[in-house]
Amino acid sequence: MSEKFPACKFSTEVLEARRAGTPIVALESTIISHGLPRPINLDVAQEVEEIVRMHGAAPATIAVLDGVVHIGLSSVQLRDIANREDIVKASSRDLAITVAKKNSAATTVAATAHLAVLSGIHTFATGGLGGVHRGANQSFDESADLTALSTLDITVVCAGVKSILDVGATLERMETLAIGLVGYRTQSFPGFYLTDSGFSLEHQVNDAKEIASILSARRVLGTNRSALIVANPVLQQMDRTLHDKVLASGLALASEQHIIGKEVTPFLLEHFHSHSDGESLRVNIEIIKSNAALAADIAVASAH
Ligand code: PSU
Ligand code: MN
Repeated sequence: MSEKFPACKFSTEVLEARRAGTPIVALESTIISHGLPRPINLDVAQEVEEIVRMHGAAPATIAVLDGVVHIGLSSVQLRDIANREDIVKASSRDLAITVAKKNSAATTVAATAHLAVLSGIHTFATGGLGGVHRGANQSFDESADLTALSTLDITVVCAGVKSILDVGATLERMETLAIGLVGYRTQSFPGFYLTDSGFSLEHQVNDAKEIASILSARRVLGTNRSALIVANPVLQQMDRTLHDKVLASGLALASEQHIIGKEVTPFLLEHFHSHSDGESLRVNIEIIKSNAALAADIAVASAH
């Protein structure tokens, strides 16, 4: 993506990293605006960027502000994403409309990955991917994250998919869509708040160098047209009984209140945060930090 394109701006830090050949890690913004409560969302966003720097890479938090796509945010822009009331959640399909209307939006995994690849960034850290929702055989609710990742050459570090989803169906869809999947130091697919979703993985990797060698093999074999997911489990998971209880009440409430479309995921995440006495928030924050560190290590390892 050209810097000349008026709808796109790179942060000074990203431009500098490009000049110096420093690896860059893309970071998602929906997690800041819609995934975490204020005011802690801003602290977390800043800390996550700092972790990426400490691991030798440059952070590029991606978002749209007043019709301009930003690859990397200044501290003022990061604050805007965390606090402004007019920030909506944008998936890939919303990007052009948001830009043309000069609106502002935080980008989902799908939209962030799209913009990252467009600007030459191929490593991305997030919390949990979107996937197939429970009851999708009726509602058809499947996140655009999956279809986007089936067409993008990007490595996404995440803690699996949220346990609010139909994990088994999501894994099947990932297989259909040829999205690569490895577990980081685990044989179990993580369930976001939980270290183990109950589904096992075929492939385990144990360090960033091993992931870098998979990435070069993907390029040689031409299987880099879809994403590679690195599933990194949280170390200290949420209490499982509490998790199951809050999940059940959240799903019941969502159905009772007819929550649909893009509201479903933020609704359930918020329900977790307000009904788990800080537990889901603690785990969510730990997840993003640890994924940012691993993504930076991967970006550094694959730069060599
Ligand atoms: N994971 C989190 N917090 C979030 C999300 C994921 O820990 O806020 C967001 C991501 O932006 C992801 C989106 O792309 O939820 C998926 O939404 P949907 O299910 O509507 O596609
Ligand atoms: Mn959906």
